[in-house]
Amino acid sequence: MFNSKIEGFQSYVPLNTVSNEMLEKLVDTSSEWICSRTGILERRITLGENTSNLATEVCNKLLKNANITASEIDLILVATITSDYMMPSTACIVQSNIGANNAVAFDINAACSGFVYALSVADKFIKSGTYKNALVVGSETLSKIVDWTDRGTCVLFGDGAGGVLLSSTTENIGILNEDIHSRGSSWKSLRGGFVPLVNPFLENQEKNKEDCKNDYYLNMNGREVFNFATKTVPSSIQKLLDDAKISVDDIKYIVPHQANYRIIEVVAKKLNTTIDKFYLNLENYGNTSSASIPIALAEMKEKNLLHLGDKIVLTGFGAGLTWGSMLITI
Ligand code: 4VN
Repeated sequence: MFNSKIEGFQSYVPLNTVSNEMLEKLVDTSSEWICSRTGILERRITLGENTSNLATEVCNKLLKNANITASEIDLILVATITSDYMMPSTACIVQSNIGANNAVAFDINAACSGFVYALSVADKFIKSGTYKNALVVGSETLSKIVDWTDRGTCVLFGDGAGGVLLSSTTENIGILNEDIHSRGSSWKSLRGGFVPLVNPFLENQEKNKEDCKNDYYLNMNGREVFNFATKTVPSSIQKLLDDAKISVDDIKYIVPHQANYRIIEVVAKKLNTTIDKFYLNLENYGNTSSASIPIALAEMKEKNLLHLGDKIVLTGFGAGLTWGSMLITI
């Protein structure tokens, strides 16, 4: 039996920074409202790089830092809800860009839980002995599905990418346990990117397109999603703690999906811990969906906050509805 060790942490975000003040000029909102309701001060918005470009930068950084060549990579997983194309997968475009000619590459769509889901899938391939390593990336250009006239949502999201290199080990480290769930019955609570049916045999084609137009844009029932997150996330984390027979005090950091500061405050309270147990950087990036956890991890690595033996909990939650937590050691 093998375990997945996390060898490297990298991120790449577009250079273009958009402040709350800049959004005040676009929609009827205020910097104060955005900051107090969400904790977000600024976000990155792409000026041309698509999801595959961001993911490619992350993978090239991971390869460079690990001193491994692209052709040695066995698996490339890209978690995204904003792929360049419906086909091929973003992962295959990345495979081509980096020259990982021996890898298997595919995308995973689990929205804001995507990175945790992708780690889970990669871990199965490694645990089984099928593959010796994997590039696991979360990459999003949410700006292309955000309705820039909707002040309720456009202030929340940003673009970016982050990822890790997993490698097989026989030591008892790396990905230790996971808890992942889906509740498809609530899929309507958070959705976007709808592609309407079009074919010459359809009646009422124009009406059909019109009815569905609004579903292209990212839209959510904020209250429903907020309630879902504050209920499921604490119990998912608690399950991992119980399984490992440890308490929240034994965890160095909880790295949550960076959705909203207020959600994390409630989660902290329910776990009988304080907000400083959580690594948060949503003030600088907003909500980058599947990219938010790996961007946070890369920043923690950069700041020298990740030390050998530290126990870390990752927790993602979002559209699907999906949620998932993972206990890892560095
Ligand atoms: C998970 C969550 C959210 C989310 C939900 C609600 C919300 C983000 C509602 C109240 C509003 C401020 C914003 Cl929990 C989004 C995703 C998608 O990644 C995943 N913000 N808010 C207010 O009026 O205070």
